[in-house]
Amino acid sequence: MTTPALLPLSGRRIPPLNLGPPSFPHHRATLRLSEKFILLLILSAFITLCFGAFFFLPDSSKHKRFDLGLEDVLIPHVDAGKGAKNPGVFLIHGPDEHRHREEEERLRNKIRADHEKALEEAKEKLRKSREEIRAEIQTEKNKVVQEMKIKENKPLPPVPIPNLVGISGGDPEDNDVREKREKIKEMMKHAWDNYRTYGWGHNELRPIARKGHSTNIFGSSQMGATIVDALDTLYIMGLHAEFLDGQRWIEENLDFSVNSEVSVFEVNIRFIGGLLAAYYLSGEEIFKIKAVQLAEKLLPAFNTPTGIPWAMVNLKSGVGRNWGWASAGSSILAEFGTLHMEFVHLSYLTGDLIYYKKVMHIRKLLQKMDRPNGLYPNYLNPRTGRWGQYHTSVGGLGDSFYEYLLKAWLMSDKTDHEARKMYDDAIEAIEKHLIKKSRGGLIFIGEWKNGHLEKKMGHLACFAGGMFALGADGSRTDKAGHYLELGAEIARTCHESYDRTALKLGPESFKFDGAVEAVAVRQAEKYYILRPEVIETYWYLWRFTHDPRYRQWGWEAALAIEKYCRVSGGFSGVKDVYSSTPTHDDVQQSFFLAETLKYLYLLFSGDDLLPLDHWVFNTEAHPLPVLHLANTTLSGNPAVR
Ligand code: DMJ
Repeated sequence: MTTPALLPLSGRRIPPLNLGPPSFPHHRATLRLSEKFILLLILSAFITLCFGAFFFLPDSSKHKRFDLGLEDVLIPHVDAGKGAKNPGVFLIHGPDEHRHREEEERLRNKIRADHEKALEEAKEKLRKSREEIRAEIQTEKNKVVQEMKIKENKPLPPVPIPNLVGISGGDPEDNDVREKREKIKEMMKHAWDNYRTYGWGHNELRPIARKGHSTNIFGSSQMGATIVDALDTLYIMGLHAEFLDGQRWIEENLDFSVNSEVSVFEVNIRFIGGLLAAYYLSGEEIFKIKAVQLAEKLLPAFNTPTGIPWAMVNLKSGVGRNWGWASAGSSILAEFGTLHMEFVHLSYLTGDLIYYKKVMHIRKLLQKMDRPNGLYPNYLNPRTGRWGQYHTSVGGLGDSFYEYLLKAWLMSDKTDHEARKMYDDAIEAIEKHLIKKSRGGLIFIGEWKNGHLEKKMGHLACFAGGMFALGADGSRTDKAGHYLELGAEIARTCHESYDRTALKLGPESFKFDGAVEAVAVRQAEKYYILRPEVIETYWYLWRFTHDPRYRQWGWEAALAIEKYCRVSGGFSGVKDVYSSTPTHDDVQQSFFLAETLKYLYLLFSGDDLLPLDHWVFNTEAHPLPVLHLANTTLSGNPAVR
């Protein structure tokens, strides 16, 4: 393309430039013209150079930005006439100068803010111990490694899938039982369909307000907790279209790269447990991949001076912390002690021992610690490695720690003897110090607090009936019958706590004080939030004894839930089980679909559905297969049989 600069004013085209020697006379005129042109070019290049030099000379105002001490001298205020700090400095008024001043101001503010931030950070660093700083550096390093791993997006290594026995079936022969099972399935569909319509993608459902619901355990983002928690229940009930719908949501929407602070324990039992169970049942890789992605995000929680994880972790930054209410910054036994099953499966499926090492480190640390009366306190400080308040319970704060000791042994095909020994020792101490008989003959599990026994049992502690029954086989000499009996006694007590209410649903917590037996006293303890523990215990007792009373008690509970908790938009908890006109709390908990309805369904199914010698249920009722590791353990050591 010809540029206008090459066109002379006359419009005649300039002949091409020829710098070679003149060979023909007619070239002379051309040469003269070229010389002129070269001169012109040199001249214009020179002018350009001068201009360039002028513009690229260092701007003295730029230096002023970094010379805070001199700024007041070199940069006068706008209105020099009215009290400028240095009126002697020459001022140029106009839009450029105004823009400059704004820019200066912005930079000054930024520098000031940066200084303050750096100062704060330095102060914060000084406050922290060496271990904490080391833990922070480790978090950063892990983050980089994780990000690299995620970017690589490598397929996970294939491992032999454990023997998956009884993932469907269990059809009851008896008509009445079959009808009951169908009814439970219908309740599941009602809960799911309403969540699908009004709460899809949210963590939980408000069945009366007909909208999504969440709590701080799930952080600030919509992670579809109900979908993940419900998947395996849908699967075993044969609700395959619903299962696929959930799977699609997970494939397309479940994302863990969110700036959200979640509970490590809850996310582990509901999400990792739920995803792993869905993977084993359906064989769909996506569930395994998501479980591993999430587990990687939880790992920074372990970067504490002791390796005891924080209760909460921010999925994006990896920063962890503990609940403000937990004794002197402690982590909680039932939280850091309820990771083992899922983490062992993660190591098994990925071939990466990191998960296994994290939970084994916790176990080793606990083994070394002194235990008052052989009991594990509920609080442990992750900075100092010392116990917090001496409060021991088999209900909230302690419960699933004991459950996971037993289940670690079961899940290892009964090769993890260390776990079994810890479980046996723990329940012996519990039986000695916490389990009592009421005046009316009810066996209950109290709580050890501040040097004395509180005669109070939580709904959560009712799961222990099932645990004692499950652990009976394999217990110390001649004690199998005793533990099965103990499990049955706990089931009876918990049934009484249901039976002594107006709604035939159990309160959150009940007392054994004088004339009061298995009844809640304080208003704040009278609610029922669709919890599973009592029905869970009925189911285990049913599997081990086939005593029809457990099906009968389970059915009573199912009818009460149907009558008092069902609303047109789903199922809701109730605020007072002693009032015959229930007030709803308007929350459909995700564990209602994961646990309560699953245990009810299993209670009315044959034992061939998820048989207990092949499957171990995590604390959120997600079934994980027993790992028959033949003659090796996960750590590669020979198993001691
Ligand atoms: C569930 O999330 C789990 O069972 C947990 O271990 C404690 N309790 C709730 C339901 O009550």
